[in-house]
Amino acid sequence: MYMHKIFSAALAIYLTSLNLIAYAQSNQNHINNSGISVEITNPWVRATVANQKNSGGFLSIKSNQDLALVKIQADIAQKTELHTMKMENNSMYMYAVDKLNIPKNTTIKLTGDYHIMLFGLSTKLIPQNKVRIKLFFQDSNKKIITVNKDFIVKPLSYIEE
Ligand SMILES: [Cu+2]
Repeated sequence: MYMHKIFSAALAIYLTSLNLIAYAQSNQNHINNSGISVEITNPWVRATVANQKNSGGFLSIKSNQDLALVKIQADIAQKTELHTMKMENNSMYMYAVDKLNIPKNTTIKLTGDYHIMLFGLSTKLIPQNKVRIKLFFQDSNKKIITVNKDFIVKPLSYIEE
């Protein structure tokens, strides 16, 4: 399993954003022809400084069906992963996971512990800009549902409340 240590400043921000309630901003439902609704709340990515090639993405997800988030894609990143974190030997590590279950009618927050990781950014992320990220969900029949979402770039100091 590949793991990497995260910077302490970033860690502090991640930790303070854990378990906080996301505000219902830019709510948008995606309904496909099988009646599946996917609600994405407060999608955002953290701004970058010059020459910084990686960043994190955050959102909350709710659906009226049992789904699993199985893949994430962004044109501005060479590689996009779903990450989680764990504590080991007094250090916080984060690592990629294949999927995240989204049980129906349950809000699942990717606001710290789970998050999106963008690697190899082709552009600097400037606050208020938008970044298009494509989310791939699998339903109980193994059918793939894709949701395109604009993530708003938030300042480096932003903490989700
Ligand atoms: Cu990460």
